[in-house]
Parts: sequence; structure tokens; C-alpha cells
Amino acid sequence: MTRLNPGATADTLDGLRAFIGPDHVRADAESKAIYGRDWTRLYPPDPLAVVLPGSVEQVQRLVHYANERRLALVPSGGRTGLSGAAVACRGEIVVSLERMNRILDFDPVDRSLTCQAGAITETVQTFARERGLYYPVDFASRGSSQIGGNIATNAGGIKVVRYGLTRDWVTGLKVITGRGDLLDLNRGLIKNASGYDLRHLFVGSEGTLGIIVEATLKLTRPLREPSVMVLGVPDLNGIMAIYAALRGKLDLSAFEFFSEPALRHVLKKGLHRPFDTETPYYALAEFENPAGQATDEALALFEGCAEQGWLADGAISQSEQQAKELWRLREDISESISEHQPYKNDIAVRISRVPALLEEIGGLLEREYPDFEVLWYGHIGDGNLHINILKPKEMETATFAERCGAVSERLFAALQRHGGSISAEHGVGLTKKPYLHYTRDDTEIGYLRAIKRVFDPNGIMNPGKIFDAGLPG
Ligand code: 2HG
Ligand code: ZN
Repeated sequence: MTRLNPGATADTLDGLRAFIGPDHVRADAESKAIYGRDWTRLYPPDPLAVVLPGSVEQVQRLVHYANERRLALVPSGGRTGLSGAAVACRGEIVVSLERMNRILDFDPVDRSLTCQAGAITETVQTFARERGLYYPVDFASRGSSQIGGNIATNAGGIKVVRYGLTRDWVTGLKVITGRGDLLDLNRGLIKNASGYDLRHLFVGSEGTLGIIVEATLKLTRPLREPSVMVLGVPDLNGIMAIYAALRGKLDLSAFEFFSEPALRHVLKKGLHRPFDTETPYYALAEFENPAGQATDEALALFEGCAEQGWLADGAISQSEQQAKELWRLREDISESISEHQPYKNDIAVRISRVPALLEEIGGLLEREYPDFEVLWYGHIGDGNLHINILKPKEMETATFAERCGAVSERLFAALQRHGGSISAEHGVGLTKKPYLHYTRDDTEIGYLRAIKRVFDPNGIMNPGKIFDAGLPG
């Protein structure tokens, strides 16, 4: 990989220190190691420096400065990403928004809040809850992920079946474009039919068009006493049938799944089986159940699904605490397997295509990886599957990556035939960049490049992420 910022010198950093402050421009080895990577752990971090601006003005000045000197910048949130979009491994300057973490405004009539990009997801969720409201974009990394990063990847998570993605909750964005302009996009409006909505270009842009500095987020009413059911399911087709049955009758707020091998990893970390029967797969459904009013319906559905042979056993939460414990069986999987350096797939198809895709990919993986441990879990109610392949202990990382990469091509070709996407919610970053053409054709990628040129003509914004832009940077 070509190293970026070859012309940068000690003077370059002194220039940054002059307007960002000496303590907020760091070039020590520890800071570089921490801020140069995300949760992928695939790329050795190697930034030139880390800068931590404290205001919108400082971010704008920084982008002007970077344009004048052609310095490559990597915008950085909580670095919980799984595709390498926030990785700085080629001498880039990491721009961490972590000091810009305040909630700036709240309006109960609009039911919205405005925060700086570095606000932690959980802080926003708690702020909303304390005001009787709810920010429904939610996932396991809520305690460290930041709103700006969530927007830059259009994060999904565990409540998408009911509430949609991050995109659906952003009513306003302030950004500094790669040219250094400040854009104040949509300003919290619900309706705004005045031409192209540039806000949506920044949602999912993975730091390649500019730096998100502030966001206005919609809030909603909290869930009413949600209950959680975990169901033991003999096969993946059964999960889809159960989903169709439950969807019509319960107010579902989540519909997730995981396999028995995936469950075993969280059990090893101290969690308990939800019931005695072991089944190849498990579905987790969350539904509103105020004063237990939906319990009878849920139990009747359970009986009906059992009669059809779609499920073999199940458990339903009787308290908030039990609901939390059942959730952990699904939410803790990713962290529980991280020590095995998994090769991650985060694929999506239309919900109706899930069974056909599963059959095809399931067969392919069984044939190609008989010696690897393959784990299935994810947000099946959105058509989003996370397939993780664990590295055998004795295998070299490079050999493992090569074998997984070879199968990826065939996996993504199958996905393409089913009209799917190579990334449902983790983004493209570096890990999925070689495969972008399976989801976007060349003409479309040409339009993406053209958009990039408009916002970032010198190619200073997160160069080499999503696609190669063919720009100077
Ligand atoms: C999840 O749904 C996260 O748990 C992580 O998106 C998925 O580990 C993964 O592949
Ligand atoms: Zn996920």
C-alpha cells in the first residue's frame, strides 16, 4: 500500500498545534496505535498523527489546512466499525471527534435533539429516556460508538424491523465538506422538498466526502414493556415461517437469529442456555407486551408454530431482567468470538429471498469450509445475515485470509444473483472494497466517483476507503 502524506514534517504538526492546541495533536506511539484502528484488527495502525479538534471552527480550519498541504485525513468516531473504514494504516492524520461529544439542544415539541458528532450512542439514548422518549437505533457497541460514526456507516443494529436504520432518524446534519465548506443540511425539518437532499449523501459516506460535526436526531415514544422470546428452531426455513406468523399478530421490535455453534461461544463466557432442548438455530423475537396483554397471543403463536414443526422449544421473559439476559445470548456473540479473528460477512437480501440464498450459501460453505467453524447469526428479520468463519488456531493469518477471500468471490456472486448487498450495515471500508462491484455496477460506481470529486476534489477525505477514487490524494 502506498504511504500517504509523504511531504508532512514536524512543521506540519506544529502548524496544527497552533490552532488545535498542543495537547490535542498527538504523535506518540500509544495514541497512534489506539486511534489508528477499529474493531477489524486486520490492519496494523500507522497514522502520522491524531488530532482532536474541539469545535466546528477548528474542524473547518483543519480541512482547509489539509487541502493546502494535501494531507490525507481519516475521520474517526468510536472506532467500533467492522470494515476498516476508520483505520489509518498509511500515514494519514486521524481526526477524532471525541472531544465534541455534547448534546446541544432538545425540543419536546419537535421530539428531537441536536448533538455534536462525538456524542456516544448510549448517552443520546439515556438523554432521550430521561425525557420520556426513545432513540431507537441500538446495537451492542452502544457504549462506545459515536453518533457521527453511526451516521457515516448508516448503522443498523437490532431494532431495524420496527424502526429502520440511522438514516431514518437523522433530520439535520452539519458537515465540513472535503473542500472545507460548512453545510447546514435540512435543519431538523420533517418535510423539505427543495431539491437534492445532500444530508442523505453523507449518511453512509464513511468519511469520504467530509466530516460530520453535528446531527439533529428524531426521537420517538419508548417501547411499551417489551417481552423477549427465544425459540429453538430445527432449520432456517422454519425461522422465516415463524417470522411471517409472528409479524402479523405481535408488535415486533426485533427479530434476530443465531446458530447453536454461535450460542456455544456465549455459553463459554458464562451465560446459560435458555432451555434444555438443543436445536441447530434459535430465533429471538422482541414484542410490545404492556401489562402482559400480548402474552396469550404469543403463547398461542408458539403452539401454532410448534404444531407446524417450525420450532422445538422456547422461553419467554417474565421480567425486564430476564429479557436482558435473553438478549445477551444474541448480542454477546460478536465479542465472544473476537479472539478467533473471524472472517466476517455482513450480507443482505430482500427478506423474501432469504431462504433461497441460505440454501445456496449454506451448501457452498459446507463444501468449502468443512474444516472451519462457521457461525450464523444476525438480523434475519431485515434480511441481514452475519456469517463468521473462525480462524483455526494453528493456521497462519495470511493463509486463512486467502482461503476465505477465495470463497468470498463465489459467495458474493451468489449474492449478486439474488440481488443482495455485500454489506448490510457494517459498511465497505477496506474489507469489502474489493467486492463492491458485486453490489454496484461500473456505471453506478462512476457516479459515486463523480460525487466524491465534487465534495473532495483533492482526495484528502479518507482516501482508499469504499473505492479508489482516482484523485490526487
Ligand atoms: C451484530 O449484529 C454486529 O452483532 C456484529 O453487527 C456482527 O460480529 C458480527 O459479524
Ligand atoms: Zn449486526
